[in-house]
Amino acid sequence: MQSELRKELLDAFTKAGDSFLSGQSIAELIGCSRTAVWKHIEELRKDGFELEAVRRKGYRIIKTPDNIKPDEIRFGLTTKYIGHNLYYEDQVDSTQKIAHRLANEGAKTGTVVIAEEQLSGRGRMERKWYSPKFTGIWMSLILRPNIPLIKAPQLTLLAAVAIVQAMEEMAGVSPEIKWPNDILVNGKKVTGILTELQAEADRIHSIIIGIGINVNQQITDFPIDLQNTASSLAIETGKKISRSDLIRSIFSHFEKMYELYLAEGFYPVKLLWESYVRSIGREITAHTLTATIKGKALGITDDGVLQVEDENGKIHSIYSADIEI
Ligand code: BTX
Repeated sequence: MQSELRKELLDAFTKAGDSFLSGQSIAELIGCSRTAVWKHIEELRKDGFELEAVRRKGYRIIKTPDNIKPDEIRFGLTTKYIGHNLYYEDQVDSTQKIAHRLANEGAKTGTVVIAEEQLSGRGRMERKWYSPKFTGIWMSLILRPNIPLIKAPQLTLLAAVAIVQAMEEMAGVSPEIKWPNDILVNGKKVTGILTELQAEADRIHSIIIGIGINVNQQITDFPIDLQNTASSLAIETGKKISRSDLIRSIFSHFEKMYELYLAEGFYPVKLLWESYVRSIGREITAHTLTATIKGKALGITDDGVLQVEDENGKIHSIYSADIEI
């Protein structure tokens, strides 16, 4: 079905709410025969919509699919460029891998790769990111900002703020950020962010922000070793969340933050980030690649670097680490 036609049909069903739409009124609305209406209804069913059909009354939608196909995401998308180029895959090794390839081939800023399932989803430092089918958002966003290499980690923090805002809006939760890249709901990890670069010594070609969000899993859907630390929005809210609504909301919050960042720098982003962060002001242990540092987390610098004061009063600048609070 052409996407315009489908949009009109779905709009009409949305307006009708619980009432039935007769075959005749659908035919008039989209200008086709009754037989064609039946075909369109069958297509919606194939795409996961559940429709009730009652003789002499017509049709009504009783359940919409939790669909993240490009048509579904673009429907209602208000961004200027984020998410306009969408690559959707059923099953991939990692959306990061595909995004790297597309970035090499010249993909535009705002291009997004999204998949229903990742077989080798990755976290930081070659760790695994568990990405089961149909339940989460596994996506990679390509950006081409004109910023120095050292500022790239700021975009992880920017992404975290945009995701938190979208989660507040779409799931009604109050997430907290754990520096640098975790988003927790009620203390459990619901989201991970992985920022990777394609760059020369002094010039960024592209930044690829990998975002993994547990949306509709139940606790038993997680492997045993993650069940104490991980959670999903559905577990924390007790209701199923529409992944396409959340994705659109992330795109739009991200674009607003990104535009602000390009115009005014990191400072306004930093202020927002600080309002959502959990580890600042607390005693933490930071495990970096080369050392373990214990102390009080003082805050982040204007470049997004964590400052930790140890028991001797020495201040450590930490660029990347795992944090225990
Ligand atoms: P991270 O290194 O901070 O977190 C990885 C750790 O998180 C794992 O070692 C494991 O303990 C835990 N973990 C694994 N899977 C999950 C999960 N689904 N929910 C909660 N905890 C989990 C975080 O790295 C960065 C993750 C980015 C994932 C996105 S998905 C789209 C894109 N493609 C890709 O391959 N990675 C990114």
